[in-house]
Amino acid sequence: PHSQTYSSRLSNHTNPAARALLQCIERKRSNLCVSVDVSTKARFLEVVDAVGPSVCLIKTHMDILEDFDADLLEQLQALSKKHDFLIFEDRKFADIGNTVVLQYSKGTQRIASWSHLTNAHIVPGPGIISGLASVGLPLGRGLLLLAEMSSEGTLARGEYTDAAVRMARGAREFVVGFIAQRRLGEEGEDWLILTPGVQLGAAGDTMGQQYNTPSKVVGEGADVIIVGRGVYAKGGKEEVRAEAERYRREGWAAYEKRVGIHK
Ligand code: UP6
Repeated sequence: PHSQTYSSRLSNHTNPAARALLQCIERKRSNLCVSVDVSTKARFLEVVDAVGPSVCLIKTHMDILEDFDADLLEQLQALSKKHDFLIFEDRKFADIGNTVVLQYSKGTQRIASWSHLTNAHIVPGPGIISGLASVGLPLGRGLLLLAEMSSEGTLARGEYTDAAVRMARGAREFVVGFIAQRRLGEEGEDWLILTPGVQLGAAGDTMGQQYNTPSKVVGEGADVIIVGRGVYAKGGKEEVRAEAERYRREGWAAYEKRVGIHK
C-alpha cells in the first residue's frame, strides 16, 4: 500500500467506512484530518465550516464540548454533507467489551450513531474489539487501534505495537487500520495509517506532544495526517480556512511524491 494510490487501494478494503474514506480522499485530493479540540459549540461549528472544504475527515473529542447537545450533532452531520467529509470520534476506548458496548452506543453522545470511525486502546485485549464490533459493524462503522502514540515516553512501542497489529488481524472486517507514526503490517496487508502529532513550525508542546511535518509522516507511511492546533489555533475563520488549505496541499504533495506521481 505504501506506493499504491488511494483509489487502487479501494479493492483491498471491504469495510464501508474505510471505503468511503478512501473515495473521499481521492475526490477532494485531501489526506488531511483536522482535530477540532475546542470547548464551545459556536467555535466548533465555525472551525468545522472553515476547514470543511479542505478535509477528508473531521476528528472530534465530543466530551470537551461544554454546551454539547443534539443540535450540535445535527449541525455537524449537515456540515459533513455540505463539505463532503467523514467523522472520527477520537474516543480512545479502553475498557472491557461490555462497558465499551454501552459507551459506544448509549449515553448522551451515542457515538456509534454519528461517527464513521472511532478508535480503541488494545490494553484490555481482543474483547474490546468484539464489543465495539457488535455495535459498529451493523452500522457500517470502522475501528482504528492505537498502535503507537505521538507523545514523549509513550509505552505503545515495540512489542506492544506488534501486538496491536496481531489483534487487528483477528478482526479484519471492523478494524481498518491504526493510529501510528509510520506504516505498519506486512507486505500484502493494507491498513489505513492515521498519524497525529503533525504541525509545521513547532517541535512539540509543554506537555509531551511531539510534532513532525506532513512530508515526514507521509513519507513514513501516514495515509491521513491529523492536525489540531496547527490549524485551529490561528484565530479567525479566514486564517483557519487558509491554514487548513496549506496543510491539505502539503499532505497531498507528500502523497504524490510517495507514490511517484510527478507533475
Ligand atoms: N492524539 C495525539 N497523539 C496520539 C493520539 N491522539 O496527539 O498518539 C490526538 C490528541 C489531539 C490530536 O488527542 O486531539 O490528536 C493532536 O492535536 P494537536 O495537533 O493540537 O497536538
